[in-house]
Order: sequence, then C-alpha cells, then structure tokens
Amino acid sequence: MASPSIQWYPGHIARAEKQLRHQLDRVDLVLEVCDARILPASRHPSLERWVGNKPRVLVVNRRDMVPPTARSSWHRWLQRQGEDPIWCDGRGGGGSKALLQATVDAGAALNVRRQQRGLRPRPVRALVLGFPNVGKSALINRLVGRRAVASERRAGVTRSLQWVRMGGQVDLLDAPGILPPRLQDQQAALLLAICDDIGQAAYDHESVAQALLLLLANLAPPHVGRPLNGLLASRYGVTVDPQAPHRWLQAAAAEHTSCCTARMAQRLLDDFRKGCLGAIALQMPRPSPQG
Ligand SMILES: Nc1nc2c(ncn2[C@@H]2O[C@H](COP(=O)(O)OP(=O)(O)O)[C@@H](O)[C@H]2O)c(=O)[nH]1
Ligand SMILES: [Mg+2]
Repeated sequence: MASPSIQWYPGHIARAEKQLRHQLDRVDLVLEVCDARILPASRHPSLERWVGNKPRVLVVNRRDMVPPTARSSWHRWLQRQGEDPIWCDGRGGGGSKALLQATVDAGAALNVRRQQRGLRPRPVRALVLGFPNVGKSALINRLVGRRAVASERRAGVTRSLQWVRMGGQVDLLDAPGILPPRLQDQQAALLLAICDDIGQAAYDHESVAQALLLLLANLAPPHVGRPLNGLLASRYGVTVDPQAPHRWLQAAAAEHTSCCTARMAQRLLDDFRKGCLGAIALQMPRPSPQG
C-alpha cells in the first residue's frame, strides 16, 4: 500500500513517556489497552520490555466495533501466544466487571505478599497504558462508574498522568497515549491513522481514506459481518470497483460533497470511526497450520 510517511510524536507524548518510565517502578500492575479493530498495530512494541516481570493484563477495547467472529479468532490466537485477554467496550461498559475483577485479584495477591513481609495492606496501583485514543480514559470512567477523567473522540486529550482512586481497593493511573518515537512500520501507521489513534495533523486525509477504501474493497468475513461493497453502495449510493477502489472517492464526492474529494475523504473516515459502516476488523490473525 503506497503512502506518504506518517510520523507523529508530539512534545506531550515525549514528556509523558519519560514520566511513565518513572511511574512504572511504582505501580503493581499494567493494564495494556489496545484497539480490537487493529489489534497488533495498536500494541506498543516496547511495552513488554518496559513492563518486564510486572503483572500485565491485555485489554482489547472497542470489542463492539469488530464482528464476533473476529473476536473469537483473535481470542484463540492470543491464547496460543500465552495471553489471556479481557475484551471490553469502554463506551457501553461491556467487560468492565471482568477487568475490575482481574485488577482486584492482582491487588489481593499483592497484599498477601505484603502481609508475609509484615506490611499493611494497600490499594493495588494499576497503570492504564496504550496508544492514543484506544479508549483508556473511557475504560477508567467505566471502572469507577463516573466521569473521573476526560475521554473524547480525538487523540491527545489526556495530556498528563492522573490518579483515580477507587474506594480503597484500587488506584488507577490514567496516562496520555504512548507511541514509538518513529513509526517504523508504515502499514501499521496507516491503520492507526485510519482508526484515529494518532493525531490528525500527522497525515493527509485523502491518502488515508484511499488506503481505507482499498482495504474495505477487499474485506470479507470474518473481517466483517457481511461483504462490504454492498454497504458502501447502500450508504453512499456509489459502488466500489474492487479493481479500481481509488475511483470511488471522486464518484462519491460528485454525489455528496460538490466534487470536493477532501470533504468526502473526511466523511468516509468519520463514518468508519463512528462505526457507521458496521463492525469491521481491519486486521485478522494469520491462519496457522493448526488452524
Ligand atoms: N464504540 C466504542 N467507542 C469507544 C470505546 N472506548 C472508547 N470509545 C470512544 O473513543 C473515544 C476515545 O476514548 P478515550 O477514552 O478518550 O481514549 P484514550 O485517548 O485512550 O484515553 C471516546 O469518544 C470514547 O467514547 C469502545 O470500546 N467502543
Ligand atoms: Mg485518555
């Protein structure tokens, strides 16, 4: 997929990363949050190394935005890698009970160890970590049952570390999204841009929308609940030619945005990001020989 270089590493992320490395020593547990639509592309490549031996829970958020078949394929794949992911919907609240339970369990184990050393029990400290806009703040609000931290539809809303205390059992640390200083894997960077997981200033909307079209034109179950071409046709009245998906933007712009392809690109991206195109997994596990 040809595209211009996408790079985004704003000052607040660089600063946050420094503080984070410092805070990591002080927390008991890391809740690693990723985006179900682009599961591998939304996992920070250095996170495992930073976390080291500390307990880590993999939280796959936006579960409502992928078809159930995609979820079960990924779940099996992750379990084969030794992970035991918790699937959440930070907006609707699904999965937050399981996530809370995993956090409380980690706290119980911590306090058994503390007691053995003659120390008083204390709340478990959990750091919520992941790329921008994957839903970290929304999950925290779900866990505490109130709007404790800001959560919005654009990357870069959480700008500093913030503790949220939960009734004496759990302390949660909300953090700004983290990103590698250089997005080496440009295919992954493109997926992050499509899903709005990096700042919009980092890329040209039209080329990102073209990349999305190219993906959409070729997606079939289990990526999507049903073949997508019909959906583009029924929503916008313009069919996509799988042989020439780049022509769609111009044709749709002629119908809807007075031939302005930039506005049409923005509309397509917005619709995808809001879930108006249905549940879509942009990445799926590669089939393994065992199936
Ligand atoms: N559909 C859906 N939207 C979500 C989910 N989690 C978060 N959001 C929305 O995604 C946007 C970004 O969430 P936010 O919590 O600010 O992300 P953060 O940057 O990782 O803290 C907000 O508009 C949330 O309402 C989810 O699981 N499903
Ligand atoms: Mg946030």
